[in-house]
Amino acid sequence: MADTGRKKSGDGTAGKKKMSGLKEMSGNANAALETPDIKGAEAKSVCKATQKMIRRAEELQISTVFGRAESMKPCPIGAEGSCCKNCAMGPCRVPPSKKEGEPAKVGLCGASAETIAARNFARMVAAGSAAHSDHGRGVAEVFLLAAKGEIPGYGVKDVQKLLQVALDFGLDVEHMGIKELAVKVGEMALAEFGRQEGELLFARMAPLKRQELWRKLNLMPRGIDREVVELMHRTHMGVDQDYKNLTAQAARAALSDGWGGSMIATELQDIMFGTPVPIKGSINLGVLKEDEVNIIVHGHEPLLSEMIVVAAQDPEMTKLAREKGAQGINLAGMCCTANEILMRHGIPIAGNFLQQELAIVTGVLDAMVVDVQCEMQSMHSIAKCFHTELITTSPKAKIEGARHMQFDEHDPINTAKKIVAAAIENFPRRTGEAFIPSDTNDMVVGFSHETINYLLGGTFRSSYRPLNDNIIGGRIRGIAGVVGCNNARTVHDSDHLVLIKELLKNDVIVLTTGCSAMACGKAGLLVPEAAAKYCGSGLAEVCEAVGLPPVLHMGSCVDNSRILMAATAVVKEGGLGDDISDLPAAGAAPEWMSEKAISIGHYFVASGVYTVFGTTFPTTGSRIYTEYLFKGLEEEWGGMWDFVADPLEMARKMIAHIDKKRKALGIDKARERVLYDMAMRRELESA
Ligand code: BF8
Repeated sequence: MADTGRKKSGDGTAGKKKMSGLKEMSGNANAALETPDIKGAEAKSVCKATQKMIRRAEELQISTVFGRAESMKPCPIGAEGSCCKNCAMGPCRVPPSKKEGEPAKVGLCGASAETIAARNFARMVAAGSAAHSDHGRGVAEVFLLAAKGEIPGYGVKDVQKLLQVALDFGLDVEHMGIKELAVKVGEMALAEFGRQEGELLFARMAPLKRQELWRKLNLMPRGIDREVVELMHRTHMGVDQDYKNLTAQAARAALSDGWGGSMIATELQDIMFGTPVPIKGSINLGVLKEDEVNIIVHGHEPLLSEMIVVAAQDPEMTKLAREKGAQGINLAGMCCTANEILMRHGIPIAGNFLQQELAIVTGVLDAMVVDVQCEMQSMHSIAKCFHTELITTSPKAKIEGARHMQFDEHDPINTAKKIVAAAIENFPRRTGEAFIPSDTNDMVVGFSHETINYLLGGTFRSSYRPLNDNIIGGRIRGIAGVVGCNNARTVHDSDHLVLIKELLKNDVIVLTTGCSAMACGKAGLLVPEAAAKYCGSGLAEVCEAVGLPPVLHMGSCVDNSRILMAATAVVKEGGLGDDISDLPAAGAAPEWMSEKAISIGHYFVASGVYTVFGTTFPTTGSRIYTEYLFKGLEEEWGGMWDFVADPLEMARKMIAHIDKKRKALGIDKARERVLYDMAMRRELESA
């Protein structure tokens, strides 16, 4: 068994310090990170299955991220963005001065705290944008091969969406066949990565006013690779040393993610594998089955997992599984790969980011199949304690000691069958006791922006009109996008749920993706019945009339592009201003941890959205720079960052922002529906 490295556990009652915004920054803005004083499974997660598995791992003396979060404190100087290691004269540490009047520290080269914080922040954006965009590139490459007919089993599943994207790209859809269009769309999408001049094609989908602002401020992204490379250049020692200029280029790189790489991933995946429509699913570790071959696909790219879905249902594979003594093959997902195959096929989800190690601890996982991103290296040492085969599939993401079965993009079904067969072969090697928590929850998912449009539909055509009217009329107070990760420095799933329930209570409809969506699924928020239980009367009335859950699962993290499209559709529908920044809307990532989240946050801010992050914020070492992100940007871009660790306070600030926007639109006085009684009617008639 792996060494635990764990301190003795306590009573599990001590809470974490919570703080928010700029006010508390003068103390220690990352104090929330410095209180490793919570013990006990209940204080580490609000998810019952996770609590049970944390206890199980402790019993077996297996080290997990939850234990390591207690025994290893984050570096406070790094956490607040005050450490510069961009050259070998450093690392230089420039924490904020403790004493009044003390001169501000600078790096050996003279770099100010603002420059250092901005450079560190910008590099996070560059890495996050690169991750999403390289996913998008991988999709575009496979899409092009599929369009040319070179991949058995892959082709155009959603012709309607192909036509829409072709129109968005300015193609002559009337005079081109489907195959020709698909090839052209694939080529044009791929060319977006290496584009040197001009503007990203999808960025022209944004509201016109936003596009004009991007042009005026030089934020309009050119090519995806170009923006990331330029950002890395500018953050090199001795290049861009103006924090505002760095933040602007970070925006260009982030926008090339949201309106570029991520949007390409979403749109082309939809064309190839189908645009999601509402579908039922189930979630949590209880979806694993003791008597079946359990395979989890984990990561982000659905390119291979789409075929693993097919292979796992192949009668030949089922026969092989039975020969090995299993009752069948049980496929489940984890992290964003899970969201992809859930949205399109209803494949159950085993859990979100912080549950990946725990899935192995159940002792019944026959193969953990990973592609790229958010995969913990610790899975390998935990897998060694059981029979689980950890299988890597991407040449970009190998894990030392794991078995590598590379995805052959020319023949995905063959790779998929080999992987499923490997899991089946592994089934008889199970040792020890199975320990599967019984917890699962039902959910309804699959809310692409096209689906929302259709479901809300006017009487004669699909339209966002009913949504806009309900916002204008005040039944829906506003829209919130709550997205992002889990972070072991806060209580697993808790901040997502506290925030979202508070928003619902205040009639704010919630759009969600990523691990946040999974937290909602586990807590029963993704079913229509949640409307009556959690929403204010206005939102509940709308959800009940349409049959929608009050929290709409829109997919994986690259699918945050769907939120951008939905926001744009609301603007274009009319009556709520002429830019995304006019909407009564806000965004949040209360438990973020990845660099991808910072890129997402920055493209939302640059698209005009007030965006709040929780747990910690990576620039607080520089008050000036953080003030610029939190306040200065609103004047320039109409959207700005914020940091609030307490989820209730986060909800309060988001609602205050929504109300501010309602006031600016002149819709702040909610028009309550007046039900006339007979006396009132008579009075009206005689008037
Ligand atoms: O892309 S929400 S922990 S799984 S980074 Fe990772 Fe964060 Fe989860 Fe999906 Ni997104």
